[in-house]
Amino acid sequence: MIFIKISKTREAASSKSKHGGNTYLTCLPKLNELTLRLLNKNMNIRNIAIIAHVDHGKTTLVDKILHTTKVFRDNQDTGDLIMDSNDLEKERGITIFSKNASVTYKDVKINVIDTPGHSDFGGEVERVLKMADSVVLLVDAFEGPMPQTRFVLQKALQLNLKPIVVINKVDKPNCRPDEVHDAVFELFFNLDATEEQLNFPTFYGSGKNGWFNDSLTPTDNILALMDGIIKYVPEPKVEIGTLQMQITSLDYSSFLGRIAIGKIARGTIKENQPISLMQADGVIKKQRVKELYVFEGMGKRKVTEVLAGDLCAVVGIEGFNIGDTIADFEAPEALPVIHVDEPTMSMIFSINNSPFFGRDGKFVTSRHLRDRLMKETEKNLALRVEDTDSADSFQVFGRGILHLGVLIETMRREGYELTVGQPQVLVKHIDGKKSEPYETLVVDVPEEFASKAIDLVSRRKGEMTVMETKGDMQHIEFEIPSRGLIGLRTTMLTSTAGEAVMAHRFTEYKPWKGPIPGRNNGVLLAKEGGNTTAYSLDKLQDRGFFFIDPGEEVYKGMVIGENNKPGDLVVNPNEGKKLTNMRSSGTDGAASIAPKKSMTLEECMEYIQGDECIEVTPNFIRMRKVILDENERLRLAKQMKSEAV
Ligand SMILES: Nc1nc2c(ncn2[C@@H]2O[C@H](COP(=O)(O)OP(=O)(O)OP(=O)(O)O)[C@@H](O)[C@H]2O)c(=O)[nH]1
Ligand SMILES: [Mg+2]
Repeated sequence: MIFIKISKTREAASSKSKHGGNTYLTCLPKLNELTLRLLNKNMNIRNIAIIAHVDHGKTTLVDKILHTTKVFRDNQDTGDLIMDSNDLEKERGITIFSKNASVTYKDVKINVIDTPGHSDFGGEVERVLKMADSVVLLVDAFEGPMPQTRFVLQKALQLNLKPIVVINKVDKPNCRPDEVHDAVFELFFNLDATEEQLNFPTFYGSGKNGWFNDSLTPTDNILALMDGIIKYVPEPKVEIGTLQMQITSLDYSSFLGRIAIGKIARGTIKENQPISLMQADGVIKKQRVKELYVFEGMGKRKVTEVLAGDLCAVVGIEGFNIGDTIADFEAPEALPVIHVDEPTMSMIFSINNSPFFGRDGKFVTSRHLRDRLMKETEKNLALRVEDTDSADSFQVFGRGILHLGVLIETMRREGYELTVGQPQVLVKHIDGKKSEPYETLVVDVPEEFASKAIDLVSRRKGEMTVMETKGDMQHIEFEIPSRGLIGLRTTMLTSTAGEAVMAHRFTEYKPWKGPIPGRNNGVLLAKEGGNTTAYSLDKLQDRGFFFIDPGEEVYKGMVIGENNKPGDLVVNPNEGKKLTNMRSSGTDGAASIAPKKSMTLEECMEYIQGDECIEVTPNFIRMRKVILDENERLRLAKQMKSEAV
């Protein structure tokens, strides 16, 4: 019952100070040391999360903090670090998983949590905020507050954190830092910020150019902001008592397994310490800590104990979930449960059953697919996987196109082949009414495209709520069913000459809005399998455009292009002189064929309709009809029509 002993120590310590002596503490050297370390050490820690809308510059800022504090050189000396970096993040230039880094500045340890800005990963931000004692809210000096700025700020304010505002990217031409500052103030106000929160400190600068200052005067470093972090971020609030650490995120290592990450709210945690894992359902599991890590630089450093107030990673705990509390072995006390965001979208994942099955991938059976998906649910919290009536298909629930897309992309890189169907939003029945997810959509477009943008969104059942001028752009906000957003991005970019900037964010479930038109145009489908010829493609060019190149192998029922008109068209792309080698492509009209339109996985996910699916293999992404045979497709369509009548 360490809790009682330490509480007594605290009482004694305070009564001691009244009496002026130090005798009690010296009588109990162990507790004395512990208490003092708890009280003093924490003075030197700051836990801060960097939050913002997507692309407003969070990761760039973290980079600058790491450079300023010379983490890279220090790292080379210590060595014992587990670096976490993800290929997909590097490729796409976006943050997918929140990450911890830790630096020392003016003898203060600053734990920095970089968070993802994309709304699909918003639930993750919400959870990791539990580790922070304050946030840096970054806002782009041109764009101003965007939907995800509002979401993350709201979460921070609800946790009673006092944000530091950073107006970033003031190097951008046409930026409007003062207006943006006012808009941020208004946002705080609208989100019911307290007087204290409204009194936020503001810094201006450019992460890219490596400076931040408390005014718009440029400097050549970020030290003003670093000093601001030390000044404005409160020290972690630490209660004295037995161990309490809530698991707020997790890491995964193929060597160490699942690693629990969180802030020690109370007590200390030690290597090999027996603990109680307290789960949301009230179950308490007695386990033992194997290894402990604290964050250092961009990685982790192995330690033997971690004190309250610091963030740590615990290895050796089995079967934990986010929100569980790691508590004292004998007298465990749980922290309030954290809820994880519910999925809003689902997709069917099946084995690859195209004629090209097994040509490209290593893992192709339903067993492989099921095991991989189940394994993913251990670390990907917003993901849910359910079996279906068919042993070859699984229903996978996630937070949006990007969330599911990242999983599929990761799997194909690991050597999996699979087929995925059209993403569907999750319908709920609320008070007996069929309801669907709605989102706030923000579109910034040059004035001349504004009416086109409004028209496009209205056709998909979006309703305009705000329209205002922002620089030379029109800033338009809508409320739209999530269904209406699927496929909107591509159409919006095409109709605005690529000028529109779109962002959206889930708000709430509301009554079903009725039918929403799908893709306007039909597709061009291959009539037979074989290698396409430049000769045929050239002839078919006036029908539409292609997703394939001359010479590429296709199969019957594969989507090879988009029809200029509504309705699907089955065409023969393999006619005439077959291509046997590269040289022949120049001789039969290839030069006059427009280059194919390359589609990313997410573009395909937004493009396909209900009777289509995507074949994903390590090297290819192909769109196809679910039913490859034209006659069978027509027969089924007829049958469904007659059943519907
Ligand atoms: N002009 C300008 N560009 C910047 C600045 N800071 C970051 N950028 C650019 O903005 C883009 C996004 O930066 P990131 O740091 O990846 O943004 P992020 O907020 O981490 O993005 P997510 O993690 O995807 O939400 C990159 O192309 C950066 O180079 C800045 O101060 N000025
Ligand atoms: Mg980032």
